Formats: sequence, C-alpha cells, structure tokens
Amino acid sequence: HLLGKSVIRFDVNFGDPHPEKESELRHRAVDPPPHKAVEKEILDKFDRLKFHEKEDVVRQEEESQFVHAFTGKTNLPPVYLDYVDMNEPWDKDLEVTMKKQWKMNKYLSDRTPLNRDTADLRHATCRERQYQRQLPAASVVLVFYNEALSVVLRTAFTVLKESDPRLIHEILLYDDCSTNEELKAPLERHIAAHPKIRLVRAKERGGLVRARLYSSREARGEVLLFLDAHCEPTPGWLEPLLEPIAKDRTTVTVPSLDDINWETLVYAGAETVYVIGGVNWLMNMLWAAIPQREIERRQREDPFPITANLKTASMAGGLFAMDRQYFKELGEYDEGLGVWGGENMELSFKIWMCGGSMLMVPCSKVGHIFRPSHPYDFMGNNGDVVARNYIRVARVWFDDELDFFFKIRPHFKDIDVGDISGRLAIREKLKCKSYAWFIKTIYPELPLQRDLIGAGQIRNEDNKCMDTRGGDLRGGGLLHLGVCHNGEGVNSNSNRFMMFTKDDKLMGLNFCTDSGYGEGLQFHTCHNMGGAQAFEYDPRTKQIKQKNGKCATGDVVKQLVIMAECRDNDKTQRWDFEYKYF
Ligand code: LR7
Ligand code: MN
Repeated sequence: HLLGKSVIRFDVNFGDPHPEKESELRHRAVDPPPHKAVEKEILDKFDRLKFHEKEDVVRQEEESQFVHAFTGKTNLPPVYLDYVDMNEPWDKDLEVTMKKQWKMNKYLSDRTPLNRDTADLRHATCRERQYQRQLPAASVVLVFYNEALSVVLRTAFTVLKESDPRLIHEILLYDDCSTNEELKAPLERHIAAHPKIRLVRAKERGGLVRARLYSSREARGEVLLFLDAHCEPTPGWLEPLLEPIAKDRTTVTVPSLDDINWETLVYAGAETVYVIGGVNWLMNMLWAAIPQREIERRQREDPFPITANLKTASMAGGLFAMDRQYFKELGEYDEGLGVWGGENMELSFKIWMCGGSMLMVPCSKVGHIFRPSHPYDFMGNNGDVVARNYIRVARVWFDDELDFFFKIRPHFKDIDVGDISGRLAIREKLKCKSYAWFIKTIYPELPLQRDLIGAGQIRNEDNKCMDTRGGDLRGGGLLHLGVCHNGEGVNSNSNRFMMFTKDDKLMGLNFCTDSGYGEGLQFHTCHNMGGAQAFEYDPRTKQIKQKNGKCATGDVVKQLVIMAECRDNDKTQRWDFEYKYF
C-alpha cells in the first residue's frame, strides 16, 4: 500500500540518528500507534487508486478539497545572466577575490543557472501529505542590500519554479538603496519578462529591519512571506507554510533551513528539522532539541509525527510566513531598530505573548546561504547596533525580568535606546501577557530568576571563578576556571554568568553542566533527568555536591572545574554566588 508503507517506513538515509526517531521506532515496535484510526481514515480518503474506482462526481469533489504539494518544474532550459560569457576559461584568481569581497562565491554563482534544480531533501512522509486546495496567496518579499544579482535572481526564479502559481500573488523585490551597478538596469532587464516580479526601491538605506517593515506595506498578497535574498526554496515548500495560516490566521510558520554552502553553492541539508528555536537571557535565538512535550503532542495529533509541525519559541528571522493583516495588527516591526538583529525576537515574543502561535514546518525546506560574515556595514559599530537593538526589545518585552537581563550585561543599563513609548502602547493595546508567562508556557527550558538559587559569577575562596569560555554554546564544551571580574571587563561577563536552579541544575546561559563525561564538567543539553546533571548547594559548607559524594573543585593547574572527593574547608571547593536567592 503506497501510503501505508510510508507511515511505518523510516528513510534510513535521512539525517543522523536522533532520539525522537529512535523512540518513535521503539514505540511502533511495541504497540500499535494510538492514532491508528486517524491513520486509516486518511489512507482511505487519499488513496489515489480508490479515487479511480469512485464515481466521477464524488472523486472530483474529494480531489477538489485536497492537493499534494506542488513539486516544481524540472528540466527547464538553464537561464544565465545575459552578460556572462560561459565560454571564457575559469578565472581562479578572480573567483578567490570575489569570495573575499562578497563573503560568498559570486564568481561561481554568476556561472550557475539562475533556475537550477534544487535538492528535494524532505522526509518521505512529506510527499504523502495532502493540503487543502483553498489556500491564501503570498507576497514573497525579498529585501536586499548589495547582494549579487545572480543570487537575488536565483531566489526569485526558484520561488516561481517551485511554487504553485496560484499561491504566488507577487514577488516583491525591495532594494534597500543598493549602490552596486549590477542591481540597477541589469536587474530590471532580467525581471522584465516576469509579470509577477515587482521591484520597489528605497530612497535611503534603512537596514534590514526597516527594509522589511517598509516592504511589508507595499505587499498586497494575503500572506506575507519573507525570505532573505539568497535562498532557494525546494519542491513542496509552499503549501505546508500556508495551510496552518489558512486554518488560523494568528499562526506564523517558519520553514526548516538548509545550508547552501557559501563557497561551493552545494545544497546541503544542514537542517533544522529536529530542533526548535529557543531563547536565552542574552536575547540570542538558539536551536534547541525538540522538547519531550512536543514529541508527545506530535505523536498524539499527527499520523506522520516525525514531520509534523513543531511549536517553536523563536525564529531565526529571515524566513517566515504570516497573515499580512495580522502582521499589521501586531504592530509590524519596531522602526527604531538598527540595521541587523533583534527584530526576530521581538516578533517571536509578540506572536506568543499577544495571542498567536508559531510553528516550524519540517516539510517546508528552504536553502539559505550562510555567509561567514556580513558583507555590509551596520551604519555604526556592529556590536553597538546589535546591543542597542537587543536592549530596546528587552525594555519593551521583559517587564519584571528586565533586571536579570541587566545583571548579565550591567553596562547595557546606561545605553540610550530612544523612545519606546509607541512599542509599549502596542503591547498595552493588545493586552499581551508577561514575559514570565511566555517562558513558563512556551519555553520552560529557560529558568527565570524565581527558579534560581544563585546566579552570576560563581567564585571560590581561592578567588577563582567558573568560566564557560564560550563552551556552553555547543555540547561538549568544558567548564573552565578563570580570573574573576571585579566590575571591569563587563563585556565578557556573560562567560562568567552561571545559573544554579532550584531543580538542581548548574547551567551556563545555554547548556547544563554534566559530570558524566570524565573528570571535568562539560556542557550538554539539559535533560532534566537529574543524574550527572544534578547538583546540590550547601550554604553552610559552600560545597556544590553530587549524589556520588564528589564536589565541584577549582583546579588551578588544569584551569578547569572538576569533580573531586569532597574535603572539609577546602577553599577550592567553597563557592559563592554573585546573586543569591536563598
Ligand atoms: O542594510 C541591509 N539591508 C538589507 O536589506 C542589510 C541587509 N539587507 C538584506 C540582505 O540583503 C538580506 O537579504 O537583509 C537580508 C538579511 O540579511 P543577512 O542575510 O545578512 O542576515 P543573516 O542571514 O545574517 O541574519 C539573520 O538574522 C537577521 C537579524 O536581523 C535577519 O533576521 C535575517 O533575515 C536572518 N536570516 C535568517 O534568518 C536566515 C537563517 C539564518 C540563521 C540561523
Ligand atoms: Mn541571510
């Protein structure tokens, strides 16, 4: 049975082994899935063979309600830039120079078809899904500033190629006042034959946030669908983004991102299929393991749980679809945000706190060229622009939790972020819930102050401090021992900022410390199951102890925090918190 098979089959070539995949397999081996009835209903409904046995009228009616996702046109003749001579010998030196200048291989891109076929890396179950036929049409909006023309065109042409034309209202190219000649007459010439591609030019550069804000006001489609101007959507990408919005206009959808290599332009599945977007106290968007509650919800609610949509607390920012009117109602973007950063978090907070929801869509895959650094200036010092944006967003949305944000970066308190009364008024008008509500309900992985015993620098009586040295940004990083900060050098304070939770976790700002990987403490995803991630603080002896009788010890020679036998009155084992909550 065509569909039946894909329900129980797991594509062995699909990605790395993953806990969810394994547990799902185990689950299926032991007992029949709880959704057997639903599954059968769907199979009956969509069995193509049965359609043919039915009377025409019935068949047409049923077919008219649901369609498979559109899977693009292949085998079109390749289209190239009209001014590149493909017969010239490859200029390796120029290729290298261009890579440096553009932070991507523009030379290669200029010589790669603008309508090349993209990979189809979706999980097999995605191809079995059916989407309702009545879906809203999207304005696909691409903002760009001095992007390579070939890359912008490839994004637009790939959208056209991989989408059901009825679902594309327009492709809006919004030029954020680029200076490159290529993006002037040559761009206009190349899109002239495409009635659905519309070009709007800004009079002055606004930076990406304002560019997206202003371009959204130009868009006319029912749904706004933003992409960075260096993306390639893949077969079947659009329907799964639109359907949840059609069902509930306050739902925002985010495709799963693939990596297009900036040097080789190879489409590699990078992939954000087995993760959700999380948040930390630095206002960073981060990728987090799928929480157990979502694994269970998907198993309850969807016949193909492995590719069912996932509730996500945050989005990366560049790629998402949203009802255009709803975007307006939520107050669009904050016009006061500088060139890059923070708008993704503001929108994420707003969506959840003001009554909407956000889904990551594993069946919608879009490639994005992740560049090694920014090829443009931020109209100011990069760090300052981003910091100011983050503080602005925090001041609007963090309410009672704002002081904790400032504890991590004390100097942020004094930075002027301009007038935020308009943003606060929107929050007021929409009667949005609190930040604490958002964390507790949508992303309980992040501890609030009220969940903590201690925070900040954790210093021992040997006057050394725990120091993540950035190790808690990836699994496997070590917890170091370093000199303590005493007010100065606050910029790097976040590496010294640890959290000790009431439920026994000793965390950096992202991950949990774990003693299960050898003598030194390592950072790993919090599993919330105690064991090697559970510690106890004794305020009397000041020891950070584990059940096995070992104590966190500052090893000056190794410059690490290691677990060693507890000793009475050993100053390398006696720890104090900068902020105490007991
Ligand atoms: O001044 C500018 N004006 C612009 O119009 C600077 C940039 N831009 C354009 C630019 O040409 C591009 O099309 O804005 C778009 C995004 O800029 P990128 O590609 O330099 O941003 P990014 O991919 O480094 O950054 C991510 O975070 C940003 C925070 O403000 C935005 O939300 C980006 O859209 C976002 N990109 C993604 O989400 C893609 C996946 C990245 C990940 C993880
Ligand atoms: Mn980008």
